[in-house]
Amino acid sequence: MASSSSLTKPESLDQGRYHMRRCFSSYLSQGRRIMKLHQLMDELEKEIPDPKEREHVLASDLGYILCYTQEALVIPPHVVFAVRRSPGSWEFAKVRSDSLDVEAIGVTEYLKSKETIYDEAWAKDENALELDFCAFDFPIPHMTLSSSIGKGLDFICKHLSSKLNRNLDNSQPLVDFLLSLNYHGENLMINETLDTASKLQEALILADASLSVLDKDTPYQNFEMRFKEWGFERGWGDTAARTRDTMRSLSEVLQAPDPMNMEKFFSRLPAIFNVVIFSPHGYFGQSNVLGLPDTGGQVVYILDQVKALEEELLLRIKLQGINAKPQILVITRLIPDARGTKCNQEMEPIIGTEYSKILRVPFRTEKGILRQWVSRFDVYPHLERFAEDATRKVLDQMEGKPDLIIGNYTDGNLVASLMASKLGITQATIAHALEKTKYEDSDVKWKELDPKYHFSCQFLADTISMNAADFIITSTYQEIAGSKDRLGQYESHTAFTLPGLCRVVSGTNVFDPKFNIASPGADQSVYFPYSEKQRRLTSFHPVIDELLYSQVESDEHIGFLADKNKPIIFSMARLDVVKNMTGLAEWYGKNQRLRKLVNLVIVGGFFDPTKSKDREEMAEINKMHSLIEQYQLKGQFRWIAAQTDRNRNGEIYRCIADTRGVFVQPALYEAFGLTVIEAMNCGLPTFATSQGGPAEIIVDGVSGFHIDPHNGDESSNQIADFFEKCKLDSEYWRTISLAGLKRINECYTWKIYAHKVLNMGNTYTFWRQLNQDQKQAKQRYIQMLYSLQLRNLIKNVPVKVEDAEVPKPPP
Ligand code: UDP
Ligand code: LCN
Repeated sequence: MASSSSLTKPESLDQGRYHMRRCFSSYLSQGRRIMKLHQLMDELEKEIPDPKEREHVLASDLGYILCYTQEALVIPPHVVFAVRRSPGSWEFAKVRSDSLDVEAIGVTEYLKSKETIYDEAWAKDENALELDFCAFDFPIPHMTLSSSIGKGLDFICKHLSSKLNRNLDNSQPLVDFLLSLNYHGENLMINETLDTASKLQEALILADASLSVLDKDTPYQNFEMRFKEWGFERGWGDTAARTRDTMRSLSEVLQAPDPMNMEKFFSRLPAIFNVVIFSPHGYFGQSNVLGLPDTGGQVVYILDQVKALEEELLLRIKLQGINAKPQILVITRLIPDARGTKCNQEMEPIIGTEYSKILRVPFRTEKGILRQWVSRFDVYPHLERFAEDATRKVLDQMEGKPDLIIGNYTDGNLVASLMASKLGITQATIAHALEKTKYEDSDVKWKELDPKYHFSCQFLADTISMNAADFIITSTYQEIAGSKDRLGQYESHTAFTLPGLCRVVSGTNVFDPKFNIASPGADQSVYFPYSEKQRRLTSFHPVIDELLYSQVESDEHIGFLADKNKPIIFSMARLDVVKNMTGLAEWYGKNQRLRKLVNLVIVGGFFDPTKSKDREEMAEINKMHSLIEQYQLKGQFRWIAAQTDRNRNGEIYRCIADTRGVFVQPALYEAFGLTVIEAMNCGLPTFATSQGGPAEIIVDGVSGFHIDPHNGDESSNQIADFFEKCKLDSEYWRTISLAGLKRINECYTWKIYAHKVLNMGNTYTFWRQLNQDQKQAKQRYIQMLYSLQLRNLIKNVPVKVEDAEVPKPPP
């Protein structure tokens, strides 16, 4: 209760204001310096117990501020609010707690107020380093609607249509772009004969007439010579019909540009043949790597991505009528101490592809090649040299520059930025998961966390990369801009401060058209529906039967299932705290109704904590063992160690479906969640966390279910209700299974992904050419920051050089 005597209710004071002042007074008396929304609301409830009164207070202007607050700073006599009205839209307000006067403030003042809590002297330093990345973006059009976030490509096509409109001369940049297209130095699409938009337009009319009399399947070679004389080169199509169709879409664009033809035309362009994909950290390999530290979904994603991109490139090249071969190189670290993996091999062809390879480049120090794995949090000192070495090897291997560089995670994105800037190439970034939102207040508490995580390097590197990138590929909307209540991963870089180091007044803008959603898929040759009997990998059944049901414990499994006839709840993940596998075991242990209905099987980690190098994982292993004892789980629960054979894993999901079971993904937070789409591809009804990507993958109650990882009782009851419903309605399980499959095929396949990403590659290559001046100015700013700030921070990250190999003398 508020104690201040000034808050005794004078007759004249409006009832709402009176309550609000009591509330503000209690915010001040709490002693908290930063309050989150739920804390503000808890206090409000305490101060105003009557729901009607509360509703009235919250309907006021100040109440509105409170409802949309992400965080509030308590700086007596003020409370300063960061208000997020909708994803990506922020306002800041300072409220005097006694008079309730509201003053709108800017982002800089807000960040300075926040800094006073952590480092007052620095906050007051007029010359503290302030970073404003978006200051360079004024010539770039931005979206305004939250609903458009992540649809950058659509927006750019619309914008280009209006920009090229009005006058044919406006299309000259497009003509110049077409003139720049080539394969190994040979012109594609057009040559210098057609160097203006009007010449091109006339030639297209001529070509259309000549194509109209040809059989639609006439090969391009049959009319190639005539077309060359008119100024056309290969690339328009493999047949008369395809060539005519591509030419028509360009004619439409030149006549009166519209977004549909613009997008179609860009999707037809032969602009990308050679792609470099960076994923330096972890054990990156094709077998025996999953389950090793830092090696999870990112590896799965990239290997599948490469296959899909190569397939799409080959298809496009064929349809373009070009004799070309695509090349995709995945560049990762060569690790001499490879722990039974192939990570000590320099070159490895990628299985399932013809032209794609893994190229491994070692981390070098002054003492030689670094032999051991290095945690993703500690790789920074190696990246610059790695980028230089990789650039040399790529140029050599590809016999020229790549057309597109894609980075993955902080380290890969930084290396991609260094290489792309050096070679002047289109760059895309993929985060998989940005670390910043995973740890509460990780920015302001950077000094505390830096010795372990080096977040100062990570957050700056991430911000540099997202600004250097021409386009950003994300898996879901929430990754960019979160949801109504939750901050997006990229959005958390909009404005933040690292007190004592730098104040980022604009780090990124989620309304920037560089943001795109292209969700990954799951390899459908591995993860296919349980119901496709003829494709089932029955040879795995005896070993899967042993894994699930044998009554004896082994190195690979502990616990057992006494009743084979019950359906199985299945889950598979690394044993990270955030994956919450122990949470799931506990929910199950506590819920007697659920235990009667079903068994629980989890796959993840291993059983001996002393084998783990990771403190979090060790704690999880110990916790799992103690839960088994505490809830007497043996007989209903099986814990299987991490599994690395994905074909067998696919069959495991299907065998679980055979039991009419479900997959549960209980993570406290999941950036995307590949296991969710793997399970759904196998036709396994899925319950997945409402925190993060899975909430977007699944339409709750239709194609699966959302569960709240912070409310175990509710979640386990939801699962129990499902199984009870299945008992009453024999079709219910199949309905959810089929709806899950439908959802996957409509939105989450690698085919859709590859199509989108290559369209982005083409369009953003033109876009960067169109905005060269802005790009260059920003690039200079980024280079300066990299040299003056990030490099110095990296110097503080220790390098383990003791076991480095002495380099061999050159032959
Ligand atoms: N995985 C696996 N064996 C395990 C645990 C996980 O093969 O014991 C695979 C899983 O099938 C999925 C990937 O590792 O393909 C994990 O990706 P996800 O996006 O679910 O999580 P991440 O590990 O990337 O955080
Ligand atoms: C990293 C994660 O944490 C997962 O949520 C993603 O599914 C995975 O990468 C692939 O992008």
